[in-house]
Amino acid sequence: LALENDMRKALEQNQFELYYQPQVNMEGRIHSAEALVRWNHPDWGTVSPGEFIPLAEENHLIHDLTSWVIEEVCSQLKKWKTMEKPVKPIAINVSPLCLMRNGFIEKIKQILADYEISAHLIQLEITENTLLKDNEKIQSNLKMLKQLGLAIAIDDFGTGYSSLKYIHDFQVDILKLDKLFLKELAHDNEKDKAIVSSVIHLAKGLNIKIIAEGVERYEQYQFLKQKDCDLIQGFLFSKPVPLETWEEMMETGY
Ligand code: G
Ligand code: G
Ligand code: MN
Ligand code: NA
Repeated sequence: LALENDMRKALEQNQFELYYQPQVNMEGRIHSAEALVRWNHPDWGTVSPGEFIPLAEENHLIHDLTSWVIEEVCSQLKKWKTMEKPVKPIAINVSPLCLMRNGFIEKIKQILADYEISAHLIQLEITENTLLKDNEKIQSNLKMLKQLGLAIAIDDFGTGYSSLKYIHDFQVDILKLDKLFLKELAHDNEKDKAIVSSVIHLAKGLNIKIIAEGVERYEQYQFLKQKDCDLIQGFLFSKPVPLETWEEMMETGY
């Protein structure tokens, strides 16, 4: 309960911070990054989103927090544009509660307009279960977001219950293969290899970009490259890093 009360103050007092984890192509060049929120609590130090996102969803602070994340990302994109730096797309995690809410689309439109940011620079990450929710608001909001030009990525793909047909019908842009499947690749697990390669193959056939998450070892990277995966995200290339480090990475671009 203490954490819950603190969270309200945290937004006002600027205690949230975005870290960025690069998404790189198979040549090791940076393509984009996922923004991951961190909470620098004055007494308890860093609190992980795994702890406070579920709380924020319960107490409805998730809406203000998500707006803050989107605005922070757009404000940085605007800064990089103004400085004539190479600008890379940024992925933002979105809770299904936000997609259900009236006014969410208008909020995004307003932020994009305020900072003069092209919608193509934003990828929204939703989980498979968000897509499966039988909720008209979610479905129509997702359609509108796509019409605006934002990319939709399915996060943690393979841990939920969606079928590729569903994903195709929704014209999802990106699949993020869950790190669970990568775990055993390094140990030559034949079943996991078969799953990973067929998901990559099917995604390609449907013209959906595929990002492998949780790539930690060179052997995993080699396998994914051989299977023609599009992008990788994981500790092998980089952990999530603070803003300044991400800016240096974009500068060198490798
Ligand atoms: O960065 P880390 O591995 O600790 O993230 C843990 C979880 O928190 C991940 O599942 C991630 O999707 C989620 N998360 C991180 N940042 C955000 C955010 O800004 N919004 C939402 N809804 N979830 C986030
Ligand atoms: O659920 P979501 O994909 O949004 O969460 C991303 C989380 O995965 C981040 O918290 C990040 O710290 C974590 N992560 C990113 N790369 C790796 C990796 O290579 N190995 C492991 N174990 N976790 C990772
Ligand atoms: Mn994610
Ligand atoms: Na994920």
